[in-house]
Amino acid sequence: DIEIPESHPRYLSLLTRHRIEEGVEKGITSKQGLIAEGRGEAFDYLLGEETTASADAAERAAAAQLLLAEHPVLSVNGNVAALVPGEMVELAEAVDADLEVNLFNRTEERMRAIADHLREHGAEDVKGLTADGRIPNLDHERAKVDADGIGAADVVLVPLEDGDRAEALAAMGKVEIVVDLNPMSRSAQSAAIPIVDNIIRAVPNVTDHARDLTDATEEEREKIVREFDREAALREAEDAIRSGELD
Ligand code: PTJ
Repeated sequence: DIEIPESHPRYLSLLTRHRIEEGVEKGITSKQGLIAEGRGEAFDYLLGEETTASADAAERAAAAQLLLAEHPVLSVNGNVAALVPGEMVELAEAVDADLEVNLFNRTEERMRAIADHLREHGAEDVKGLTADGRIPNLDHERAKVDADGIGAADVVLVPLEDGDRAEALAAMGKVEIVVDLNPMSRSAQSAAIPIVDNIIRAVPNVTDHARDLTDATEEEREKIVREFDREAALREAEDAIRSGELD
């Protein structure tokens, strides 16, 4: 294991890289996941490597939306499993959601490795391995979901999703919450609630908001979702990137 001093100016990005590298070594993360990580890091650098006020508002709306859902599902891929396994388990508990492994490059080995990894981090039931449901209009492997998981979900959290899948899920009528550092990506653009933030900061913050909203009424939760403005959130993220003061 490597030691990264917390005082290092790029502490979080070095930690993130290290987790992704370990994910590849353990057979959890794909090699393409390394490239995705690099792309994410570049956007995070331009955003100042912090949760903007607008991302925080999106994270609060996501928490309210997940709490309002009948059947929320949190999707987990190879990058998410490497970066925030315990945090995804905690969020699932806080909003009473299912966890489902869903891969862009699906292999049975990686499906199983990720499900095991989530269980090691406290998950009880992990969906995705049954694969008896399909997302319409996607090629065979990428269309696979569990019929009683994402197939039956009304609200889905899809972090670091590829654009085709994000669009196809939205077309199925799912309320989609996306976490993606690129506000111009098709995933962010097709989301009801786009969260433009690093998954490492976003997931624990959604959980904090969910805990804060535990005693809120249905009306209060609905008001938070209604008042969230996705167009403004995407615009503000892009503005932050364009006008960023870099250190
Ligand atoms: O494990 P698999 O097979 O499901 O594959 C997962 C990846 C992420 C490799 C796959 O879905 C993929 O290739 O995704 P893309 O098209 O590279 O998109 C990933 C998006 O996530 C990009 O827009 C990145 O900017 C963004 N991103 C990368 N790292 C982070 C991130 N967003 C938030 N937090 C991050 N740490």
